[in-house]
Amino acid sequence: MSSLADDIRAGDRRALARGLTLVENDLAAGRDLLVALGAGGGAHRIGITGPPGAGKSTLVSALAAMWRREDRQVGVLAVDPSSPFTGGALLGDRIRMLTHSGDDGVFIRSLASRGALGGLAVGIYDAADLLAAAGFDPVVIETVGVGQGEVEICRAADTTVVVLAPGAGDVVQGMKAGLLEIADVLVVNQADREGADGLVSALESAAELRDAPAPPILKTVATRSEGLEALCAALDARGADAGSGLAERRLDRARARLRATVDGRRADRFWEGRSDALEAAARAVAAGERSAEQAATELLEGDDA
Ligand SMILES: Nc1nc2c(ncn2[C@@H]2O[C@H](COP(=O)(O)OP(=O)(O)O)[C@@H](O)[C@H]2O)c(=O)[nH]1
Ligand SMILES: [Mg+2]
Repeated sequence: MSSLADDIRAGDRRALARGLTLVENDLAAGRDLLVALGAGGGAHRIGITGPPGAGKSTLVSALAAMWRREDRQVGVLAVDPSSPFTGGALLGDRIRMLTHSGDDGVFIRSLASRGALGGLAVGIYDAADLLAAAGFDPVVIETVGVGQGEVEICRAADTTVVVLAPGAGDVVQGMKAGLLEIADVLVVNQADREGADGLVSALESAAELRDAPAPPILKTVATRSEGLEALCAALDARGADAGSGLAERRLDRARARLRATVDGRRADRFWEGRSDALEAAARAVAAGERSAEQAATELLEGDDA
């Protein structure tokens, strides 16, 4: 396994893809790999979320082009939990890959949903760790932001960018999903379209209601790379953590991450060799012979972990 880690460190993209598959499937080999690779330093993990069609993928592509000019290695994880088909690349990802194809400095991966959101979130943490350890900075996580689950996923990031586009209901929808609460940077993309200024004002009023300080609100036209300098500058400022709250966020993330990892490993150990016991207990519960609490207590008896 150390040779895979060596290959990844040396910049072997096929080794990296293989490593991500191991990590994504939560295999023991994936865990060993993450241990062998060690920490990724201070790679800036940037979550980009917002409703479908807002222009997230286009924006990520344009941002990647800018970061490449600074010779930064850009890692992108695209997650669409609502789609059961994310195993393959989404159309937007294919377009992006064409844009950056032949450039080893941009690595894009679509992550499949593991179904359970908890599992998905842990998978993203691991995949982001792997990209960071492989020398990518920033690591961008693109998710479709429509519900609480995606808000959860954004916690895997140091910085959350919420992308909205002009259109009725965007602001209301955004607030409903808690998207405004989690935004470190708000982007009104498709600023070439009618209603952009109205959306900016609406967001400004809405942002005043937050407990946290109002995030910067930036207008972009991703298709023409307009407004990208200001967005990059806002992200760099956040990444430099000049009182931006990044350190606090990282500590929160580390705590949650450690709990989830330890819980997961313990659970794996617990269920090992207990599938017959689980089956018998489940049958008893389903038949109404035992309550779930009774059966769980019996299963846990003698487990000292
Ligand atoms: N007019 C305009 N269209 C845009 C802009 N950014 C993206 N689009 C278009 O909006 C559509 C959705 O973009 P995409 O990046 O796939 O959105 P995503 O679902 O949020 O990832 C595509 O047809 C883009 O070409 C923009 O700034 N202005
Ligand atoms: Mg997209």
